[in-house]
Amino acid sequence: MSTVKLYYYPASGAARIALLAARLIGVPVQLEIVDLTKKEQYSESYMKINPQHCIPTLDDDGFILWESRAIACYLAEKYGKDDSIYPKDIKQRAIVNQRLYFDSSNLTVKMKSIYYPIIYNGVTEIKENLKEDFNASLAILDKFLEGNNWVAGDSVTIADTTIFASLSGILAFGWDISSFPNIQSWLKNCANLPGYEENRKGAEMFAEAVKRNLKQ
Ligand SMILES: N[C@@H](CCC(=O)N[C@@H](CS)C(=O)NCC(=O)O)C(=O)O
Repeated sequence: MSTVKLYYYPASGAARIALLAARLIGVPVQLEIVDLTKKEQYSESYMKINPQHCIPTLDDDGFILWESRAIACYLAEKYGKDDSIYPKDIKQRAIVNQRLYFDSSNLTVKMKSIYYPIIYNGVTEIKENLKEDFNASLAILDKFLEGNNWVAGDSVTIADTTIFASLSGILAFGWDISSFPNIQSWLKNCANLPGYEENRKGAEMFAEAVKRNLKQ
């Protein structure tokens, strides 16, 4: 299997979505660090590859792709050894896609509304309504997991690696999930995912940045 290049920064949840998908699929990855704290995403060479200047970006033998969930789908399609990680069955795939869109349009949006103001705007406490909003999304995720080991059913898919990478930062930050028993069980399953340790370190890095600003 050929090696793909992934432009990456460990603290970025989006970057870890692409990495965890690659680890689950088993495709070898050459990581190219783009240090967001040094604004390396604006360098001339990176802007040539990705004028949207975000990470992650995949370079598969000259084929350039960004948007983490699109990268996860592409890697699974091209390098997946069997159908289970991103099912070919239309309905099963639709459920995986639904979870991926839920992550990008709901979970991630609500998490960002919590941590962006802390990291970038000097906000030092989390408003109650934002907590409630995010917990309402976690309650939906908990429902998806009712009677299921994984977010899209009985088998692990790229929806699991995606949602796990997305949530890891805020979980490392200490978000209370005691009222979501299905999420707690799923997280135990996720501890066996390939790339778990790399993801954990990146999530810790993110959580430290949030904590630092909260203390100010
Ligand atoms: N929807 C995109 C989000 C990518 C994104 O916003 N990445 C952030 C880091 S988490 C970034 O690169 N920010 C720097 C920038 O946009 O200049 C994805 O999932 O790939």
